[in-house]
Amino acid sequence: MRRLTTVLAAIAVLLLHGSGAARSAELHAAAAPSAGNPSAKASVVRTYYIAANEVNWDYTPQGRNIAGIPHVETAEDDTGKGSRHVIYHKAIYQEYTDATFQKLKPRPQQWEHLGILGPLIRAEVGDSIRVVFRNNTHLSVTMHPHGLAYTKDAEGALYNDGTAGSVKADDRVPPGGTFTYIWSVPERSGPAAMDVSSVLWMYHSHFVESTDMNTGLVGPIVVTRKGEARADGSPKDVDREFITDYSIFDETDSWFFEGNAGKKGRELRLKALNPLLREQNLMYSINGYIEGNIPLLTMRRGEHVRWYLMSNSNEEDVHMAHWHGNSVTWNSMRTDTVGLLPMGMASADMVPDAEGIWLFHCHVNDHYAGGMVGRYQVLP
Ligand SMILES: [Cu+2]
Repeated sequence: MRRLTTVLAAIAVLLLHGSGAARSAELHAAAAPSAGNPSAKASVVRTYYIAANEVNWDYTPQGRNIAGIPHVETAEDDTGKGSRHVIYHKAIYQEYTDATFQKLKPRPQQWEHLGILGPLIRAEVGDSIRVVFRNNTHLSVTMHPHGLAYTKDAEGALYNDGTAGSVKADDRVPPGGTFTYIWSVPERSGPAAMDVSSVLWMYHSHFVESTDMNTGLVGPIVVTRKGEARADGSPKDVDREFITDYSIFDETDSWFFEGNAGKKGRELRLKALNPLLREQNLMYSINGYIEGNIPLLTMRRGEHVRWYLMSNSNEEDVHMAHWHGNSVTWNSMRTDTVGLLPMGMASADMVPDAEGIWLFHCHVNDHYAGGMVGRYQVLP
């Protein structure tokens, strides 16, 4: 009887998780609740199939200066004949439906704004995360998570750590290679007592770290407090979530810079002698979108909205995210700006009461002028 109860509980858990339509991960009941406590949640392994792919990334899919900011640094010339698009060859993380890596998993509409970021990896404290990783690029890359618990065979970072042999297989996944990363989510990976119900972490490639990130290999992780998550891992007390990476991509530090420079022809090669070359190739983006190209972040008045904020690793990645129109709470304090240092992570909660389309931008002058601007909309 106990065995039957256990099997039924496991099936119930699978059905429950299967009903989470927005869930992008495959879920498994790794252990059944004890017969003595049928309401106890089974531990869950959340499986993701993620590849590093080379793409031509368009920082401006809708065109230039979509936010309509005066004096933004728009096209390369001001005649109106300049390029409508800013495109660089890059490498990004993308999610697939299964281990054959034949079919890209469609990104849910809720997460279209993630842009250049890899797929959202979610967990509730107590879960495990299994990432089957395929490297489809011509580079050596890895996946290195922040905040989660991992052993030396799943850290995804190459350095002299006293290990050898197969324990280092995660440290450098060669072109065409596959590696399965197993990470766990103990209490110390989730919200602390003073945190809100979920916390942001990130993952990124950590072979040549700075170059890997400037090439585009970065993505988000969200961990929800135990007992406070829906089946899909999202926090129960939140109506809507957004993840924004205040990300400068230094295209001169990308693995593909020479190729990108070559494509732009003689003009850019001549600029190689120009001390301003790097500045001209710093992309002041939010999620890889500049000049208001991030999809309009839409919510309803009165909803409990959670904003997860992060930043990239360049020395210029010192940001001040600012919302027009509404305020947020962050670290239990009221504000309308949240500061980020390089690789910083923050969660801010908003209950919008002001309807309309509002600017959401970096308040550092250089970054604002460079196009680190988006907009959000509050509907009735
Ligand atoms: Cu900034």
